[in-house]
Amino acid sequence: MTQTLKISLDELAVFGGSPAFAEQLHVGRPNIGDQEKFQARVADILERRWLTNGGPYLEKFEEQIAALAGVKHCIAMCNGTVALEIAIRALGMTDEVIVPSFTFIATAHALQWQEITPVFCDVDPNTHSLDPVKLEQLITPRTTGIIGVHVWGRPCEVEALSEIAKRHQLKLLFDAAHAFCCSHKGQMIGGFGDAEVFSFHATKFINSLEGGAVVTNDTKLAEKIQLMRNFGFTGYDKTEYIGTNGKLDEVSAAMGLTNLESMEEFVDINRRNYKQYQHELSGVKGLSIFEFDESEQCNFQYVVLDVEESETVVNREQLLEILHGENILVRRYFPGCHRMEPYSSRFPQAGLVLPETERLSQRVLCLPTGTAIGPDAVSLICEIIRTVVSQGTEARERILRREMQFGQGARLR
Ligand code: T4K
Repeated sequence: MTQTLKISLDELAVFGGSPAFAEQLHVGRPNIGDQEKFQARVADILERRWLTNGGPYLEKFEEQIAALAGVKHCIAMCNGTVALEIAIRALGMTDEVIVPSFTFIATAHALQWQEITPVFCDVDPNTHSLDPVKLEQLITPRTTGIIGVHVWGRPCEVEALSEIAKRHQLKLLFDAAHAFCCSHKGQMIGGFGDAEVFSFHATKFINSLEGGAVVTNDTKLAEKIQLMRNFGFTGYDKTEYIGTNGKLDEVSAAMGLTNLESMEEFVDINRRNYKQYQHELSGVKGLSIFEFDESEQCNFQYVVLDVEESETVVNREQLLEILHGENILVRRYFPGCHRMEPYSSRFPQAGLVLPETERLSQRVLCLPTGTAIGPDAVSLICEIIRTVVSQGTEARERILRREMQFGQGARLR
């Protein structure tokens, strides 16, 4: 990997220099545990010819997830989106369900996929998750549930949401795709609400290649979800409910188990990167890193940079363009579901009642982290960011000139 120290704007790739990194740096590069152990497990799976529809690896994976989340039941699934869809259906949510717009599109799609209208609620600017006061104003006789999202692994206001759900007799589901192995007031994420959903996608801090899970303490609900995951089958040729195929296969479960064995190392590396970004960008005017409560358990899998344009002069989009030029593929998580189809056509005015979501979606950037990113890479990324912000006025003018010259096509991504 080439690592040139950036000292002047002229050296930036967007202004004619060569990229700081010869290879692309991603936000979601997978963490991979002991490859030999994984391969041995795959060999064992092949040898025994039991590939999916239950199996010892799935069973063990589910046991470990339930234990780590401190819940009675874990039903592992082929991905987090299907886990959300099944949980929503099993909970009997219909008509309208309140969700944040500031989340990955899967949270909204899991509802709309089954003709349930996602009603977008604004978020708190500090926590980036559902604002309970605004949420309560959106409840109508058609509301059947709430989905809170523990964005970035920082828990929602679970007490306030639970109290509102109880008072209005609404189902409460948490999208905990980011929050595996995080805690709230000492209790692990997993046991809040009626159920919670994890994602073990390749880009998540613990991955099972693709994968997800519903966790709950409600035994009846768990039984229903288990059946729904497997077409609703209660026995040969006999179904109880409408079901789908949400099963997690044995190789994926083996990958999940293998990665769980390295979990502490993954968290340590994420924490180290997070701290380093925080330290190396501290004091840079207009920039801050989203903070976690370090007295709680946290996976630190997202490093979220906030760009206050009035101070940095160069804005979030311009910074993204410059970093992409350097092969640092920072991501604009999240653009706001209400700005994406089919929701933007259906609710064209939604932005008017989502001011914090609109604001956040234009100012945050996720930075590369995880086991593929070492201290030297973080240093160089921070060096480039500091260089750009310290010459914000000039950087902005040059980017604008470049856009005038080449059009919007000048944008790299
Ligand atoms: N709820 C929330 C709040 C979520 O954030 C998510 C998923 C879900 C629900 C649904 O869970 P799943 O159904 O996915 O289990 C990514 C992930 O695909 C998605 O899982 C994740 N959240 C979301 C925040 O990020 P994209 O479209 O940005 O992913 P993608 O494919 O561009 O990957 C990101 C980067 O990672 C790439 O630029 C390259 C790198 N990468 C990716 C893969 C898959 C690798 O280096 N290797 C790989 O194998 O959505």
